[in-house]
Amino acid sequence: PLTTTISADVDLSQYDDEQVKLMEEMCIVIDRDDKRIGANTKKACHLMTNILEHNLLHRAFSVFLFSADGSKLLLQQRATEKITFPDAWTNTCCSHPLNTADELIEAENLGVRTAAQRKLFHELGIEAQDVPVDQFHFLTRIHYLAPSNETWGEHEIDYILFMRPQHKDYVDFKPSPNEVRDVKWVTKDELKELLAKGVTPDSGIIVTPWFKLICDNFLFGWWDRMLEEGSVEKVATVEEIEKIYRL
Ligand code: DMA
Ligand code: MN
Repeated sequence: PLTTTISADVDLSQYDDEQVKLMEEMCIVIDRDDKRIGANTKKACHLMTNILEHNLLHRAFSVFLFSADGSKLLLQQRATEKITFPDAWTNTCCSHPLNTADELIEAENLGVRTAAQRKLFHELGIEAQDVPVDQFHFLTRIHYLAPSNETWGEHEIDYILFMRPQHKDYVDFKPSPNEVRDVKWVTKDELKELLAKGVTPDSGIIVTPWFKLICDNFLFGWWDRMLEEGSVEKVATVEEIEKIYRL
């Protein structure tokens, strides 16, 4: 079986203790059609050797949380302590549904939405009642591979979720410093400026590869559509909801 041929024999002593502990989480291992074929540690799933030599692929999600009027999107800068993509700017929250009964539920993407609510609290201190599971809107899945450095990287099918809570103009948050270095609400134009800096090496701004892929391929079109329609419900096309985009 897959788990016995894949190793994760890499020394983590140079990294942050809290982040090292999280490397024991069990991610959902999938095939390229997003069918579950097993489970493995977050550590094993993010080692470039396993990704390149065993084509190891896991399930993930990316949340985009908007202000009530839809004019602003909440971004985070990843903490310096993160083992993958430290200090990079990215969408509101990203992580993995875990290999647990709750988070494996595939009907209506409930497992992924449950994981998204869990991590919005863990990373940003956003209360579950402010981000109800039934208010996440699934848009599409992207399959991508991106190294962080020589050792670590991502190879995921990433579920993209929008949320635009209506009960407050801006959801309250209290970032966890071990996860998040900084946050900001950005307009479309402010995001375009940030992305432009992200491709200029001496700007000091780093943007995560998945966030850049989503921005370049989908985000601005979806954002316009959300504002035109006045809701997050009709943002994605049927094709987008059904397809896995290979980026
Ligand atoms: C992983 O995010 C998910 C994507 C879409 C890249 P992450 O590295 O922030 O995961 P975690 O917060 O669990 O460390
Ligand atoms: Mn991942």
